[in-house]
Amino acid sequence: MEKFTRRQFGMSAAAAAALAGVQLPGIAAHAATPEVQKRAFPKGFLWGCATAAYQIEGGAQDDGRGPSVWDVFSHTPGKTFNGETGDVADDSYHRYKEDVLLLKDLGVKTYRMSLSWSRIFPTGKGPVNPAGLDYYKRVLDELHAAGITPYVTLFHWDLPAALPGGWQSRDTVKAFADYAAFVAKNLGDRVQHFMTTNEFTCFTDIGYRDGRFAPGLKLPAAEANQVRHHGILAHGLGVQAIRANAQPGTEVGLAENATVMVPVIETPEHITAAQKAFREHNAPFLTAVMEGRYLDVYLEKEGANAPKVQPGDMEAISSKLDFVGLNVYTPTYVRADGSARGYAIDPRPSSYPHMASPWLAIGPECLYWAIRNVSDLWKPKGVFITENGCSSDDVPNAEGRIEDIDRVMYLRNHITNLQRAASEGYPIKGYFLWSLLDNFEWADGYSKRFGIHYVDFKTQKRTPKLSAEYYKAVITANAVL
Ligand code: PNW
Repeated sequence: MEKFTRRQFGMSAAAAAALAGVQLPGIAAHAATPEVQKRAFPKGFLWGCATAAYQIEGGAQDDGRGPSVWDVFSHTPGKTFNGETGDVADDSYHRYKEDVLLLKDLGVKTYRMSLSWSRIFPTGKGPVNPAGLDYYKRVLDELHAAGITPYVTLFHWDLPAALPGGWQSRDTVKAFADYAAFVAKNLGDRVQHFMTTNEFTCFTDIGYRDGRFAPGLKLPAAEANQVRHHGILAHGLGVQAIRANAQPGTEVGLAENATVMVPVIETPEHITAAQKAFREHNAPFLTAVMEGRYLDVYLEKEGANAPKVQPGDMEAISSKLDFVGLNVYTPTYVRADGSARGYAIDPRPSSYPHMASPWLAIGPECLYWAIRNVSDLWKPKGVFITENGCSSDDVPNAEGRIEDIDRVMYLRNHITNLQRAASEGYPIKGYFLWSLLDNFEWADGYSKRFGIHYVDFKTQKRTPKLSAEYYKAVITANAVL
């Protein structure tokens, strides 16, 4: 039966056999042994995978989808690696059933995906495109049929290009809240777990100040800080819109890549320094969301360039969350020192190791410290790792297998730190591995692979890597392996 289903959806027999055929003999018995039990996760821990619409869907012009700023940016010469775009990406727009099968084979219970705003509202605000909405209904139904709970991000950077001024305009914040309300009302029967936005600094600073991401602007500080403010305000009004329109019991959070401060050595003075640095460094974003104000250190640093705040903004921004989602990839090391602020950031020496993406420095304890810093500082109800994973130079071997032992190394060490946080009682509920598939890695195009399934972008064939096998074993054992 299983095999027929696979053929039906065009997954290559080899790819299907590779993972579904992976037997995990004795894994349950192995997991029950005392030594593995010491590394177990709490019962009901939620294992998942994460993706984002523009990175996997393709179908850029199908069924009435409007362009996003990433369509415009990637089609602008010189902006992405080799001029690559998300026009086709993983073609998940047409192959989502196959992708749900991959999830099912892994044994994940949850899947974090995002919606393309301009598929639903081609120009960002009314009129709605019913075909776009229907696509997500089909995807969500397929997930539910496979026993997988969707965790849906409303905005993962693909802002509708037609919105005048983009995030520079406060009107875009209002448009986002309207879109959030519409989704909660129209997909709320299928989705009870939402994340508003993904990674403030990436769609504000990198897009509007550094110019490396869409829309590619290099605004002066005052304007760039206003974009930041609009980003977190959109989150806050989004939370309120979801609460007002979703089914009772719906959980709302965000997915944020706070800079993760790690004490250089785990001694009390360095721990205190790292936690102070974490709060202050994330002042424009997560700290404002959790505390409902901009810290004085941030306002003083920005001076006349500080964001203009209207009455009610900070209350909306700090709307109560059901969980804090953290995208965690790299550490920033902090030590206590004798300065007025009491800490310093230690630069990484040039010998410091990283994965295939130069920015992806390896420091697995950042996973533990991300959870602990947020929990100690703000006592959230729940914490999720909404992204963690890495790029590797994956090359199929002579037998067509992808032995990504470096990704397995990265994952094992991060999952070890995840288990540490869980075993110490921090409220960590689940983990979404980035990513299910190799995909469009933004400005890096297809040159960086983050998937645990290899994608041949010529044929769209998906092949599980060794890391998929590893993750399946971890999920089965519900323990670090
Ligand atoms: C995140 N950096 O982006 C995003 O949420 C994903 O869409 C992305 O594919 C994934 O991480 C891997 O990059 C980041 O330069 C992109 O520090 C760049 C950085 C961090 C996160």
